[in-house]
Amino acid sequence: PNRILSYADRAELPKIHPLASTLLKIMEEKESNLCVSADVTSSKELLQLAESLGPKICMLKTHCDILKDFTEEFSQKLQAVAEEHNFLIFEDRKFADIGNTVKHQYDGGVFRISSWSHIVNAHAVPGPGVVKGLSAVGKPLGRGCLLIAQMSSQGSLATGEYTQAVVKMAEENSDFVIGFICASKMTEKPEFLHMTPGVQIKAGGDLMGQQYTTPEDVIYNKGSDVIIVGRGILEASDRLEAAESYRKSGWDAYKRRSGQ
Ligand code: 5FU
Repeated sequence: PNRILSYADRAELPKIHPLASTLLKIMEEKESNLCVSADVTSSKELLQLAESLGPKICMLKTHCDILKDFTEEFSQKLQAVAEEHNFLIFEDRKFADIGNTVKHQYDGGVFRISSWSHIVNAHAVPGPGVVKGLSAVGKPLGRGCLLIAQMSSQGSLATGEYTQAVVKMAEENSDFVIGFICASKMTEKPEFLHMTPGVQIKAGGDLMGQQYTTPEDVIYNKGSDVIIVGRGILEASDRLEAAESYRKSGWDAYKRRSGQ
């Protein structure tokens, strides 16, 4: 692949979104392009994960609606751990409704996602109104959004022209959209972040359509920026050791790609 700008260089781009800049700086400083997907069902376990893996990650991804005991106190504690270990929180909510509804889903309800999550994501299927609705809540708070351009699961319908239309929607809303969930690099515009789930040290899949590729493939061959890893770490006998091994694989692949 062609030589690319470093994360540090991209953090300084004149048109970079402040939150994207923050994340790129964290990545460079911690030498980590690893986002752990903390798919556990107890808030205590999630906080323990965040505390122990915090030093290894640039971002922690949550599904707050799988927690059996979500409370506002939990979300405050998670924010404190994120600050302590310098990582961002990404709630993988996948908003997909009309603007007025997602505005309420983002800001309100039990979870009050906008109050604690730096980054959220959305499907582009409703059209740009979904971004307008989220942005009305998130922009004043300095939050950012990723659009789902592709999915890792087998038979995903987010391909081809749909994916291209998502990229266009992101480019037209770059005051709030900071990047993509995708399998590979979507745009040459270096202000956008590319984040890829479906990552394990060994390629393969699960019994419900998830498909895995390796950190090396995602970062070096596909030109993505961040690897998102759930069970590859959560199901390891030593989660910290596994997180370090993913961090190192992802970082080595980035170094090689950026020619450093
Ligand atoms: F948008 C996507 C996608 O295309 N694939 C995903 O796997 C999101 N995910 C999430 O990443 C999914 O909901 C899990 O939270 C996580 C992957 O977990 P795994 O255990 O590494 O398979």
